[in-house]
This record gives sequence, structure tokens and C-alpha cells, in this order.
Amino acid sequence: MASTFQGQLVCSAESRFAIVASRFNDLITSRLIDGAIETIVRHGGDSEKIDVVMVPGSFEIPMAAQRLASSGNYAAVICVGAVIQGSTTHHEYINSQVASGIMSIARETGVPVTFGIITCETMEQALDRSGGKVGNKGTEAAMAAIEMVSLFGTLS
Ligand code: INI
Repeated sequence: MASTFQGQLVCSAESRFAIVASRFNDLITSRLIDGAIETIVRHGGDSEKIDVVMVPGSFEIPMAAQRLASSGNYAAVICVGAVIQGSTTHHEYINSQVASGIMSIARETGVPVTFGIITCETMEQALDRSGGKVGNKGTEAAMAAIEMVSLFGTLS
């Protein structure tokens, strides 16, 4: 009989979470931060145990996430940002570094580090994905963090 392991969307009030957020496009990232906090609290977390760490832009998110994940102080690190395509290829450099940076940190530290970065073409698409008609990437990233913390709890 196979054993199946999966996390629950329940978090302990003892768990400490970090949210790393970019100030760039803060109209969007403030909505992602709100979504992430609301989700943690709705699933049993304590708002007093959530630290929000602001960085200048999405490019800087992995640097702060690395520091937080390796501190040993957090059950998970939730990254939120918004990279909106401009008239240059600047966004492509940011996107590739941020996605692979976040995955490397999670692998190196063993701490769940989740990806709540909106990558899109227009501000309208970003609004849709930050609490508008296509959901909220901050909420999604917080749910993934809660589930991974719970899953790792069952595997250790
Ligand atoms: N940072 C973002 O978070 N989103 C963007 O859309 C963006 N664009 O398009 O320029 C952006 N740029 C800043 C970048 O993340 C760094 O902060 C900057 O390059 C300094 O390292």
C-alpha cells in the first residue's frame, strides 16, 4: 500500500513567516502583501509573527530572501513583486534572475521560498492578478508556503 504525503492548508500560530516585497510597483505589491498576510491569518497564523521586508525592486528580492531563509527564524519566506514589461528588455533580465534565484535559495536552505511575483505586460494585467479578476499572487504564494511547511512537517 503506497503512502501519500501532502500538506494541509493549516498553519501553526507559532510559525513565523517572512514576506519579501519590492517597492517598485508598490500599488500592486501592497495588494500582494495584504493578500499574503490575510491568507496566513485565515489559515491559523498569527499576524504578530509575520515580518514584511521591503526591497527596492524585484531584482533585490532573492538577496533578502536568502538572508531570511538562512537565518533559521522563519518557517517559510514568501516573495512578492510585480515586473511589468516596458519598452526595453530590462524585465527579461529581472524575471530570469528572480525565478531561478528564488528556487536556488529554497534548495540551498531547505526552507520553502515561494514565488508571488507577477510577470505581465500591462498594469491592467497586474491589477487583475493582485486581487482583481484573476486572483491574487500574494495569496497564492502564501497558500503554497503554508502547504509546504505543513508537508515538510509530515516528512521530517
Ligand atoms: N523592478 C520591479 O520590481 N518591477 C519592474 O517592472 C521593474 N522594471 O520594469 O524596471 C523593476 N526594476 C528595478 C529592478 O528590480 C532593480 O531594483 C534595479 O534594477 C536595481 O538593481
